[in-house]
Amino acid sequence: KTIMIATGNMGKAKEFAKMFAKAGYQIKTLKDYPELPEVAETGQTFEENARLKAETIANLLQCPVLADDSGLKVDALGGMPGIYSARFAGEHKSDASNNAKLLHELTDVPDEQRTAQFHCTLVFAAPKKPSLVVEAQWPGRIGRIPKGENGFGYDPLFIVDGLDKTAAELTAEEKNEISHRGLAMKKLASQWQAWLEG
Ligand code: ITT
Ligand code: NA
Repeated sequence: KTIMIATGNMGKAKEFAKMFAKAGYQIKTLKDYPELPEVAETGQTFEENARLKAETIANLLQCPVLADDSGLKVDALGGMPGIYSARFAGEHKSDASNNAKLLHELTDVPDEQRTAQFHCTLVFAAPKKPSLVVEAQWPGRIGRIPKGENGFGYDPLFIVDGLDKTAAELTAEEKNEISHRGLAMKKLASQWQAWLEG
């Protein structure tokens, strides 16, 4: 059994692979279909962008497709980088560049004002079906130095609420239990099989 995920982000793909393996599914991603066109993320919200990715690829492949649009909302930055999280430091820049920019923007922001949330919207699309949409958030705050080797993106700077650890100091299993993506997947898990068959 295979699920197609419209992502080119291998950090996300690794997390989905682990979560779907528990349900007995393998995943495929955009890396398995190099001939597919790139879907421009022209939406103004996480949901619009997740819909664009899932619905475009579902129509092209004529099969069910899951997409994730996610990002980090920093309160002291008015919710930025938000939907621009992947390209905060510019198109095709590294996670390290995005993290450096985030630290720079928060240089003068005191600890108690460094609150933030990761957001994840998942859209499951299939030809001739209304899409299934779920979302979840994960609260934390932005540290002053990157810590931890696991995960991807902003994980080394994201200090998890209630734990004295960054998301990058959690194992993949621990992160999936509590993260924005893990929580959104739990919401999806209770709905998607009925949706697919319906
Ligand atoms: P796809 O659109 O191909 O899935 P992307 O990386 O461009 O990949 P998004 O537009 O959804 O995906 O941007 C999400 C960005 O938000 C991601 O690149 C990270 O910088 C950040 N992000 C999302 N979830 C994260 C997580 O669990 N840990 C760390 N950073 C995360
Ligand atoms: Na996006």
